[in-house]
Amino acid sequence: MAHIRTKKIWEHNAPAPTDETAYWRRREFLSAVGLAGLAGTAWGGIALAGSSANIQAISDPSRPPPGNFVEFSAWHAEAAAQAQALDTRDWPITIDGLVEHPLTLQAGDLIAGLQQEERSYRFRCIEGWSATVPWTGFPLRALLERVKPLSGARYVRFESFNLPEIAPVQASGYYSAWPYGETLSLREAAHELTFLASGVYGKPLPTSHGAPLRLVVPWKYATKSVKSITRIRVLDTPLPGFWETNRPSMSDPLCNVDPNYAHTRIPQHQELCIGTGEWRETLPLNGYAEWVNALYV
Ligand SMILES: Nc1nc2c(c(=O)[nH]1)N[C@H]1C(S)=C(S)[C@@H](COP(=O)(O)O)O[C@H]1N2
Ligand SMILES: [Mo]
Repeated sequence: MAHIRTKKIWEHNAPAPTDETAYWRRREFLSAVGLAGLAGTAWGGIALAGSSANIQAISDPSRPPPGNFVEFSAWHAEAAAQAQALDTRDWPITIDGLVEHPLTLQAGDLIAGLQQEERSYRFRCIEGWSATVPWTGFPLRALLERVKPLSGARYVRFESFNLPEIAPVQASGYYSAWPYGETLSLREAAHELTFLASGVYGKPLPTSHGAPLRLVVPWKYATKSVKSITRIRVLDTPLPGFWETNRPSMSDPLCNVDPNYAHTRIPQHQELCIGTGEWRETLPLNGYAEWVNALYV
């Protein structure tokens, strides 16, 4: 069947955005799933049930789940509260490396200089939850066009902040290789879907979600979507990602969403939808295969 070419590629098969209240209360929602266990319970009138393996993996209280905002805490709820300490008013962002026009600008000025768009994307964490998130921001490609990668450029590296004075886990030495950084190939970075977000649900990003500017790569596990970026480096060789260094068994370095990926603890074939409580089959490349497959052939 022919596709409707007038649609933007991210509008195809896009599920409705996650209920906003449920999105902001994700941690409560996920702990309700933990309480649900096998018997099932309700959260805001939603009955929760799912495969026991997934529920146990998501909610196992003896293991701090990786992710979300590990600079602040390995525990999600604490991390969100502690991220309030991030002061993003003075937040220079540098784009440098193998580019013709390196630049350093205050985040607000960088964002104001680029055409803003709103895009709803599926967002899938390797821990097994997913949401459809309406982001505001601009395609990374627009920024790359401004700085102009040089001919030797092959990779783009995204780095968060290093502020041990306000981020307890950075001070603790629990993880290594700060700042939190992830690398994309230049082709992945320049793909039409790759996005830099400064807002969500029509509001400025809260610090807990990566203010003032965070990456969003919808076909990859959310680990790649680096929050609170301070530097973007265009490189000729890749640098290992934060989880590649700290939890090499957690996923492969590409971090492409893969229902068949043999994660050591968390089955990847299904995902819990924040808000509806539905367990949905996880799609290869998070439902974006048709548009990004060409990057991997
Ligand atoms: N700097 C930084 N960025 C990060 C993380 C992090 O710990 N630190 N966690 C990642 C993971 S594992 C997830 S699931 C998403 C969560 O983004 P959200 O809280 O806005 O939904 O952020 C990603 N970006
Ligand atoms: Mo995650």
